[in-house]
Amino acid sequence: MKKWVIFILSVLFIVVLAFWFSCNPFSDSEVNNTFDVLDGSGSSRLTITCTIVVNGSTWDGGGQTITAVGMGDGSQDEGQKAIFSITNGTVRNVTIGPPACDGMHFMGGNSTITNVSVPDVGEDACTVKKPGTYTISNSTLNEAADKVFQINDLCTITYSRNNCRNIVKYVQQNGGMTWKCTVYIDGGTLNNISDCIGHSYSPSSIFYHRNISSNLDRSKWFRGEMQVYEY
Ligand code: ADA
Ligand code: CA
Ligand code: CA
Repeated sequence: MKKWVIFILSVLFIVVLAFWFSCNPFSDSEVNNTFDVLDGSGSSRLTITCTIVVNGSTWDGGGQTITAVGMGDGSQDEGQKAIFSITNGTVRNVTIGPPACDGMHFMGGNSTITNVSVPDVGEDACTVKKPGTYTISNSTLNEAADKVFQINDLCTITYSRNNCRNIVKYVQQNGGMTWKCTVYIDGGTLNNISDCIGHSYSPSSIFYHRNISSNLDRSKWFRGEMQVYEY
């Protein structure tokens, strides 16, 4: 009798552990586990069901396309999951296919995104969530129903040689905030923008730009209270 009780308890314990370490649905912060499945199409697609957490390392997609399942629908609904959560790390060489959910989150340190393609931006493509020094370069981010890049915390951030088309805004600092962010926009082709390239309510923020190519009238490139300089 006692043996049976121990056996059942052991099985239960193993099942709970396996569940916990695959995808913990009770975690209310950024999801800290990944559960990645190659879907068998020549290893060129990667189906994920949790945020990929990059911390102190480089995540190189090798040209694969990510498909997120159960993480959001790529609409303007808040509360969708990030595809990547990046702390002191690099994400490169990957396509984020639709639904692109809440894109990529910068979570601190010195972090970089390069050569990432998002053909159909979700709620937004990349958000500064915590203070840090960040770079996004040589990436393509199209079809954004609102902004492409969102800044929600202190940072120095460089957007370098990124291309976008059919977007509302390229980058905005969170609404109503007056803390400082320093933004560099260096190059890139930004076409069919319905609002502006940069927007901020903060007089202490500085937006530097150079070599931008855009079919938006230059008088509409920057809107708001921030300082704007060509460099
Ligand atoms: C909107 C919203 C912000 C923030 C942002 C984001 O701009 O008003 O509070 O949530 O989206 O990070 O997606
Ligand atoms: Ca939002
Ligand atoms: Ca968002």
